[in-house]
Amino acid sequence: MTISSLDFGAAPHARLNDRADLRRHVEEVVKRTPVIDLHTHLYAPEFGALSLSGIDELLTYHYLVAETFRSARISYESFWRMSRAEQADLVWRTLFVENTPVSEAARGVVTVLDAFGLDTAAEDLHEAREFFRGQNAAEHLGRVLGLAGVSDVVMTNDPFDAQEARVWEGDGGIDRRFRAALRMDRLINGWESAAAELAGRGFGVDAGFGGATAAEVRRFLDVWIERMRPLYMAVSLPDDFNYPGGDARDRVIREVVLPTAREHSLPFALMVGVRRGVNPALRMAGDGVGRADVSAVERLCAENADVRFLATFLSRENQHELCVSARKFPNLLPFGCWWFLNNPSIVSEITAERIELLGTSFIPQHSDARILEQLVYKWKHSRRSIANALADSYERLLESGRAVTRAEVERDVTRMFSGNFRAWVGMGAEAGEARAVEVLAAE
Ligand code: HDL
Ligand code: ZN
Repeated sequence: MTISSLDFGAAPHARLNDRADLRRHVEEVVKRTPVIDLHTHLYAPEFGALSLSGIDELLTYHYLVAETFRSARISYESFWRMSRAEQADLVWRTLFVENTPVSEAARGVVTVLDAFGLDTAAEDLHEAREFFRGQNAAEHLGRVLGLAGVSDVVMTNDPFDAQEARVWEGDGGIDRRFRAALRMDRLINGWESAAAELAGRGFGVDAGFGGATAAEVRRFLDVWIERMRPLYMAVSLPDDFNYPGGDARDRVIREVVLPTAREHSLPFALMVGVRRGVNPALRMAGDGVGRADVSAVERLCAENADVRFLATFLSRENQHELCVSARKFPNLLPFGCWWFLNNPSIVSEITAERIELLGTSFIPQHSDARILEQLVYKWKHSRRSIANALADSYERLLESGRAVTRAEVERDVTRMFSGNFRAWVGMGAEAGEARAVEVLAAE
């Protein structure tokens, strides 16, 4: 079953000439169209403890940890000595009881609690802990994916992570709703230690790139591509990323990653503009943002016209430039409102300028979820902003003399929510899509 064959209760080819009617149809289609979540830090159930869920994990999300330190009077050392539950209690008291949870990450937890019928203004976490503790994991996963309208979850998979590798090296498969992405940060951004690690595993690699180093690193990637069957390769890059860069990163990209992308027909996702460890005392919450040079990505696209690139930038100041670059290079597919951009005010702005410059030839969002239930809020909040931006564009089209039909709205949203990604990575229509829609239709 494809999304366009679903009956949303309207004449699919009637022109939507009434503004209020038009907006209602757009909101309904955006709310119910399943999405492929192309970048998350979630794990399939088979990964055990790596798969995070529940209220204590939700409240100790690094976004909320950073916000808590702004309002709680506690030292870094005292906080990090606390148990997960003690940290969650402090976050709840600080951001949700003593203050109003109006930040995007805090409001997200409220959206999740509300979705499960839990008290969103409780004094403590007793009820929430009881609820999540009592859930059947398999049923809960299906319910979350249905509420979020997510048909497929793309993970972030690191071949250097020992805990994760043990699962991949096992002979069991993984839940078909979860797909892999081969994350290359340690190889591309930490070449010296990656080279030592690979040499230690018996690959003929040396940090000076001598001998058969490039071929041996490609052999390492071939092994993991065979194991993970990733949909794409990805790397996060600093705000000062340059290409050509004349450094080890440049050699790894040119001599290893790009030839591997060609050989396996795998897109390469560039996530640019992160400044790691701005405040190390905050640990995972300590990264910052910097405006990057979009022309570096343009040169990569120009020099490798046969490679498909996905790109997202972390700085709001880079978004318009990325849209213009994507107009110049058909092998560049912008995606998502990443991390510090995933706020309604900015998602609305970015989506509007992407529609104006790229039509529907982009991917509006990914969740970046780290904890399962975040899918519920990240997609509910994003769908609202995306629907408003899309309805505005259809209204302007109406003013120009062209009304859209319901079928056209469904076609456009399906293209942005899954079609563009499926085409980019060569992914067929999966059963997961129908499953998500069934649950949502029941809502
Ligand atoms: O590098 C990344 O993929 C980022 O998304 C980081 O994981 C970041 O910590 C994050 O969770 N952002 O939402
Ligand atoms: Zn991420």
